[in-house]
Amino acid sequence: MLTNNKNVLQWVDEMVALCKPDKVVWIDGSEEQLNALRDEAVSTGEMMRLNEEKLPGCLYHRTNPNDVARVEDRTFICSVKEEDAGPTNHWKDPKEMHAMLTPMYDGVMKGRTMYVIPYSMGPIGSKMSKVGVEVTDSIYVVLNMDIMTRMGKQAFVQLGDTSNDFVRGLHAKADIDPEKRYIVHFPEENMICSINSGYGGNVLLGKKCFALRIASYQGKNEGWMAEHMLILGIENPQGEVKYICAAFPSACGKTNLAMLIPPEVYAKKGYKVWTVGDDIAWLRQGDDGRLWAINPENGFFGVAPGTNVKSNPNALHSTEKNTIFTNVAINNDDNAVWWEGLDKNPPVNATEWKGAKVNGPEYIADGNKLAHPNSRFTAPAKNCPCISPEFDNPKGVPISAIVFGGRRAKTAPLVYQSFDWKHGVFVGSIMASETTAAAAGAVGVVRRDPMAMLPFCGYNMGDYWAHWLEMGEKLGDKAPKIFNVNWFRTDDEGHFIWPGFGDNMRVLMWILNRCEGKADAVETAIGYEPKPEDINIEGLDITVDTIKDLLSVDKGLWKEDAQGIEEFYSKFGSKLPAEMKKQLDELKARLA
Ligand code: GTP
Ligand code: SPV
Ligand code: MN
Repeated sequence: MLTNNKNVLQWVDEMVALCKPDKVVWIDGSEEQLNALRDEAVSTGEMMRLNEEKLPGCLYHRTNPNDVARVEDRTFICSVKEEDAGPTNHWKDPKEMHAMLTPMYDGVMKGRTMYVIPYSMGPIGSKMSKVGVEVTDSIYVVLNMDIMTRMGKQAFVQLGDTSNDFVRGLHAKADIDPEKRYIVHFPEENMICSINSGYGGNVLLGKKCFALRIASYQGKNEGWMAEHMLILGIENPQGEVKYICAAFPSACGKTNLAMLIPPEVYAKKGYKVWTVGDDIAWLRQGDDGRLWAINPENGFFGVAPGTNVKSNPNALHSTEKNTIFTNVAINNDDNAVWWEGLDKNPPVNATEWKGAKVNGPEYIADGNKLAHPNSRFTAPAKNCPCISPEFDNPKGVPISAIVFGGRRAKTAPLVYQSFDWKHGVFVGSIMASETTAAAAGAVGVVRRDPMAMLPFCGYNMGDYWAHWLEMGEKLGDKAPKIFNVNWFRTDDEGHFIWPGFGDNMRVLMWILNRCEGKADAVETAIGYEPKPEDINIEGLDITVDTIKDLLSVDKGLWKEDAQGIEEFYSKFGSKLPAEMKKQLDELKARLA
């Protein structure tokens, strides 16, 4: 036993009695224990070792082909009152849900081992960190949690011997029947139940389930925020670092922006970019009145396809050792990994993500993908060449700007700034984006995804907007400025107009200059826009006219959008803050 905490011991006893495993193993986090688990997973075929020279310490895993992404249809928020889950979440009465789940878990681990994983979300010793305990029958989960969280004995030190403030997570991989797959949250019970899945976001319960869904609910009650945001620092030539948080929906560029390499025009002057986080931010008002952020995670669970030496070298370097690859392709000649967009040489002697041996180039020519579009790497944050020196700082980092963004082919311009915090909350609430492979279902369909939190808000989204407004009241003139970006505007042939990736720094520089009162802006119907010549295009083969295009606002499209927002808002009834309605009316008036 790793702890004397009676609340933990009692709960684990209950879970053992329910799941009836043959054996219970407490995860202390030691290398010795983890190595034994790696060996065991390799011996059973659950995982595979990769080329020890090219990819030391790396492992490979393939999930069931019906189990490759988050399942929003099967994800529930079981608050006591339905209205507390709100119109954007699936809800079921907690009593009924327990009554349905309990028989499913009864004896589910017979003949298997239960692993008890204590973990901390956030640096050990930080007042902003929180502890979870996940019980699971999957070694893959243990090894991923080791990378993604501060796992093992240290987490029980963080919790203490008497506290009951830990999130209970019960995961059973079970038999992977997609009809019986459930990802269920009981916010009032501090509890998460996951069954019949082995895919990351459904089973690494510290991540989306705790650090966003449960934590957003806790944040509302305790006066802080849990957001689907990257955190990055930009260091100027004088050595001062300013921090930005950005919320983009899944597979819309957070990892890429968080690790960006400054283009030559900034690099030569001495600008640097530091990564604090690539997916989740916990934000709290500090003693100085400003908004401070920590990254509760300890690693990156990143999208593999599209990652290459040009698009994101820092992510690629992060995956060169001690990384777990899931659902990418294998090059059988060197036992290394490959995915679409890594390079132009798909392996001839390949194993595709479902496990079939194929001729890579021919397989692709037939219209197939070697790696699943949502294949991922799980890489330790400390592998990242640009990991921030503040990564482990228990205080976090002070935030100057909050940036929202999504994939919009036409409507949203390259960048605009909200008029103030309240208008910024409105700008976040009207976010829309094309769906991606990160969740099961159709790809490329535009949907509303407020603050990139549609699948992750653990309570009523109307109350969530009210909480954002309250945070703004508390922060007053110390609040970060709020912006919106869109890297994904396309031309009539469907090509991206903006070069994106590292060049996104050019937009971030305007944003920071605005925060420091150093850049001008033009007032438009939707917010403040840069003067086209204020976006630095030195070294790019585009003209100021292209920037003008990228900044253009089509009032016809925006009027249609306003209609869509009105419909979306109408779902919230009396939970919609009056301020949101007022903001919408004002937008409509400005567009008229
Ligand atoms: P999650 O981990 O799912 O929350 O996603 P993420 O937001 O971290 O997504 P990520 O950075 O991995 O982006 C995934 C996709 O966006 C890849 O296909 C990238 O190639 C693409 N992408 C990222 N940045 C840009 C950009 O600036 N321009 C364009 N055109 N594509 C981009
Ligand atoms: C996302 O889908 O937004 C992710 C990956 O970051 S997962 O952890 O699977 O949710
Ligand atoms: Mn994410």
